[in-house]
Amino acid sequence: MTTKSPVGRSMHQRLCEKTLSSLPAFVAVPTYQRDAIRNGIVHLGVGAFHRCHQAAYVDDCLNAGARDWGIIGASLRRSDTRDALESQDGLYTLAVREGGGEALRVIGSLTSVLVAPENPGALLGALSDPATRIVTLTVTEKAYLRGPDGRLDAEDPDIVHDLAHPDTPKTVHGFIAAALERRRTNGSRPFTVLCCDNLPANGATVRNVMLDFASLRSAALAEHIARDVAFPSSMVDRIVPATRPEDRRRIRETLGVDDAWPVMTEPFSQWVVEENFSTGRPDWEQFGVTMVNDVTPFEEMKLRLLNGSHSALAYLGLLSGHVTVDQAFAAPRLRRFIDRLWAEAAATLPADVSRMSEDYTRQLSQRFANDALAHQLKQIAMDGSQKLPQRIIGTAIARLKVGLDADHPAMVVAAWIVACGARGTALPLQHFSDPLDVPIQTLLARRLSPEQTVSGIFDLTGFAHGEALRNKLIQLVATHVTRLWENGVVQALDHLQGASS
Ligand code: CS2
Repeated sequence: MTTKSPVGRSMHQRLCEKTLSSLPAFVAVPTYQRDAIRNGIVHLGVGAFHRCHQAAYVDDCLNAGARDWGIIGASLRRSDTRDALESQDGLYTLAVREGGGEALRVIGSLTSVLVAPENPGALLGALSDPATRIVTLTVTEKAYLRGPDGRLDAEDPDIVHDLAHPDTPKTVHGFIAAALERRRTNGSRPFTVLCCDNLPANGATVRNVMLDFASLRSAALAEHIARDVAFPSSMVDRIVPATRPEDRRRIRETLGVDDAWPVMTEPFSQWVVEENFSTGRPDWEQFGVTMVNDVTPFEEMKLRLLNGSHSALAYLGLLSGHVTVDQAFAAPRLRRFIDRLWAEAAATLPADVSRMSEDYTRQLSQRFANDALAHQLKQIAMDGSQKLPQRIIGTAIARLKVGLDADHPAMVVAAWIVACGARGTALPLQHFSDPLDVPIQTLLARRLSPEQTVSGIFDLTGFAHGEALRNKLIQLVATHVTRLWENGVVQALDHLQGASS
């Protein structure tokens, strides 16, 4: 599929419906007729994670004959996904990478991509369409706009905007509320809202912020949401590193056509979903999704063991000069730290999952060692203030409550604080960012004592909000901040490992 451009450079055609039949036989392609698919899902936050995870499960259902569950994707901020996929008819390559090999598959379940800021009306139209039965979300932790107490931050400028302009919203809250209001007025049933972000009790968390938002609009809407809208929880798991230019090049060479945005992932994939859908759902369980009555144990295990150690590797790894997860995980000092963090976190899990944790961490060790992913630590380091509560703070508080030590989780919080302060000096400024960057950097610039710094950070972030042991945790984190500041990461880890061996 290569043609010569007028200047003699070879130009590849694009991956699209027309070029599908030219792909090498080892590349799996949709077996269904895409124009016969009806859309039943609107997905908010159509990033690489969604394209490697949910869209692949739905693609499996469509390949098996389902017809009603095409996905309309929506981006709430940028147009880059739409720009890449529009001239590809929504098709893209999913590359499953491990060792030297890579399995390629073209996903067809994404039928279109909308860009909310360009045309909020189009997204509202899709959400209000009675054919839309499920609205799924991967918008990242910060997009739920929760204040330090975990409830809606009603003073956020975008929330203030959406309350004043219900027909041209910017936030997920504004879109979902306006669409539910329209559906209620039109007599169509509300959709189910399925959160797929790494938040604790994510269904209840989203329901709460939606109720907070709706009650600022109208009591009737809030009542409708409380009574009639299902918010199942779900635990999602698949490691998805950002696509690199060399990935695009390699995929182009293999396919013989150009894919503007292929996505990279690992063989492992897991999705555990609460059985609570008021308007039907695809037969996901036929394709490896676990449907359960209570997601909590799975979610706590994943957040505390996988995501907690990811964040540990990110901050301690960056401070130690590592770039990727596999590199940091192979460093003996960090590996020992992660093994101990896992043991400390596993002890806080409910008994039935705690028993599974050894197998789980054994599998995690293999996943983290997958060097074909080149998973960048700086990618995981993003948005620490939003991630640490469910990944690390929960573990620390659970341990302190039963009189156990919490040095390893406390060290992760300390490493995050120190890494935030190192941006612009020891670490490149653009390595990672945080929605609380401005107040955090202002606080760090005051060069207060470790205790004052940590206490100020806890106030800003709401870490351990309302917990009786908050001050104890602040002291512990401050001890580790002091060691990191005074002696550096190697000695601070050696001290910790000497103390706990
Ligand atoms: C990671 C997650 O970037 C991060 O914060 O910890 O995206 C992680 O890779 C996924 O949750 C794995 O399922």
